[in-house]
Formats: sequence, structure tokens, C-alpha cells
Amino acid sequence: MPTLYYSRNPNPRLAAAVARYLDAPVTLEWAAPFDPDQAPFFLTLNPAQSIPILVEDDTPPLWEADAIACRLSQLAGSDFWRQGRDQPDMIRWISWGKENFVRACDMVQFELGTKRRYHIGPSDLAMIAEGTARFHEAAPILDRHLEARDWLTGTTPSHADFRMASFLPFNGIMRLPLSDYPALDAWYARLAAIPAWADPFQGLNTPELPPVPA
Ligand SMILES: N[C@@H](CCC(=O)N[C@@H](CS)C(=O)NCC(=O)O)C(=O)O
Repeated sequence: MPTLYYSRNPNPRLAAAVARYLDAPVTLEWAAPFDPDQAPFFLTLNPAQSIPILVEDDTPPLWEADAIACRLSQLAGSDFWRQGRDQPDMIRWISWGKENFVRACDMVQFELGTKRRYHIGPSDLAMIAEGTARFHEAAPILDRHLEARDWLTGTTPSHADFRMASFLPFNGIMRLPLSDYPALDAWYARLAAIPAWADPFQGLNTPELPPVPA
């Protein structure tokens, strides 16, 4: 069975949520690739050392959460990774999201979450301000798109929804004002009601992240 290396951090969490949502035939294995004991092994799998990584017997390791979501969808025989006419629309939202909404959330989460959890320097207020400004540029576009629809592409959740939301489980730390954008807020509430999204780690032995100091 393929192995998906994951952690509770945003991109590995995204891959784990996809795997659990699709009930994909993979074994989820918690990892800490930057732990000095584990680093040599993970460097053989991914030159960037980071996770998620999907390891299958007959092909080189696959890294990048979006590529892994595509493969998990194939393994599960699902249209979660859209096919045919809907595929370009899904890819549009993934691509736009990575440059805009997800990027904005990532900037803020990195400064307020990752840096403080892992003691990698003080939070940069200018970066938080820039991330927040980018959030307010991107959120209205999503809000308008979601006014008349439940999901970004088609009538069921796709990877566009999961990717767009990838940093929102960390909004307790980011404190971005999602509720200023009612359709966006309602969309995220729908996603958060999906058990595999709400807790991708249920039943797995997954250590908590280091706490964010007060
Ligand atoms: N662009 C990559 C980013 C991967 C990445 O940054 N992974 C981080 C977490 S978000 C990581 O490996 N952190 C170490 C850990 O979680 O232990 C993707 O989408 O998969």
C-alpha cells in the first residue's frame, strides 16, 4: 500500500484531509522531516525535505500537496480532482488561490504561527500587514463567486475547495476576519462540517504541533 507522510502543519494536513475524505488506499504515517534523526531519510525522498510526500513502489516519491491530491483522487477513483470539462475551472481556482488567497493566509500564518512555534525569529509586522491586505483583496473575489454556489467548482467539494481552505484551520492563530465576507464564511462552515476536514487525524497517532507561545 502507498505511504503518505504527513504532519499537522498546513500542507501535510491538506494531503491527510484529502486522503481521509476520499478514503484513499494509502497508509498515513506521521513524520517530522526536519528532525535531525529523520532528515537524512526525507532528503532521499524530497530535495526540499518537506512533507507531504506520497511513496509508491513503482514510481519516484511524489511531493507537493496538490500533485498528491491528484494522485489520491486517481487511486480512489474519484472526481475530487475534476476530469473533463470541469478540470480547467478547478485548476483556475487552485492556481489563483496559491497566488492570492492561500498566499495571503500563508504569510500571516507563517509570521504568527510557524515562526513562534518553531522559534525561528520574531513575527514581522510588515509581512502580517501585507498578508492581511492581500487577504482583503482576494476574499471579496471568492465571496462574490460563492454567493450563488456551495463549492468553488461544480456542485460537490473538489480539490479547489480543499486547497483554498488549506490555511483556514489555523485561523485561531491568524485571526483573519472571515466573517466580513458572508458567502466565504458560509462556504468555510460547509467545509468545516466535513469530518475528514474537521479532523483528518481521527484514529491516527499524530503528535500535537509545538504550542504557539502566548
Ligand atoms: N509547497 C509544498 C509545501 C510543503 C511544506 O511547506 N511543508 C511544511 C509544512 S506546511 C513541512 O514539511 N513542515 C515540516 C513538518 O510539518 O514537520 C506543498 O504544497 O506540499
